[in-house]
Amino acid sequence: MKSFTLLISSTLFSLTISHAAYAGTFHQGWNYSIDALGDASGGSPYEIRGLAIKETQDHVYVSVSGGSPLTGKNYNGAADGNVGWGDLLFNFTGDNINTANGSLFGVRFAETNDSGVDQVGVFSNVTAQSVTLSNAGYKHLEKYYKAGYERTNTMGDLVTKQNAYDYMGKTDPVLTSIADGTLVGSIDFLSDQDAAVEGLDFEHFDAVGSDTHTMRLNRSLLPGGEFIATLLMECANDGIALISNLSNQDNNRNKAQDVPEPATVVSFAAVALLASRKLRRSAHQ
Ligand SMILES: [Ca+2]
Ligand SMILES: [Ca+2]
Ligand SMILES: [Ca+2]
Repeated sequence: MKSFTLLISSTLFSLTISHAAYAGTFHQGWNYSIDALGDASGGSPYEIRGLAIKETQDHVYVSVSGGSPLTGKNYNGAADGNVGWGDLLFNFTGDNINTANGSLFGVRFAETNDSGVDQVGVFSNVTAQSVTLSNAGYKHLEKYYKAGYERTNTMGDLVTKQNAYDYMGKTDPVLTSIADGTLVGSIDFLSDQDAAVEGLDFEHFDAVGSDTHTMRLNRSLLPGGEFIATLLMECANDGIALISNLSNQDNNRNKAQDVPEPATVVSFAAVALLASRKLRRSAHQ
């Protein structure tokens, strides 16, 4: 596996992209991943519409638009009688999520879900787990796609089925939730009105769900650099990935809004591939 990773890294080492590659999904200070509509097995309670992030000097804001309240939906087929949100998993390592497992960052925001940690908040050194089988869900992504949910953007910024397999595995357990980690800080929730004041606008992308959950955490709780964030329902009936970046914290003090940062060498396959897709997408607009 290591030689495979190295091979990919060296192949793409010379690929240089600018952060402007993400411009196609920037809007009012937020970077958006817009998920396919109609790829939620079980329908609207599980339908994820979009995931967005905004960085300021002091905070990171994250918002998800979907069909589920924070408390999920009661469902007899689940071990705990409820299917709801998994945990938000951030991967800054450049490896796929299964390789990176154990070195992830995580945000548990749904306090009644099946997370392995007790508290809501931000966690480092996260090992993720799958809770799909105890939530009447899909054992792995191949089963989900074979059930008829392959679309463009089925996993948000992991645009194609192959992109999703490359990052999350085809027949690996779908990592939905934190198993364990180190609590490093808390989150605050924003009302929809306060989120709008911060510039959040899923409507711009026609991606407003019945429920939007917007949270804020201290900037210092996450590292800087390129990352892939994933968020799935506990059953993996729908899921989304967001590819973005956070500024390196040394530079954070000098961060000026709307000024493109220097070109960055992206060394991991998924980001490079998908950023090029975003570039093409933005070029078409
Ligand atoms: Ca969806
Ligand atoms: Ca559950
Ligand atoms: Ca999806």
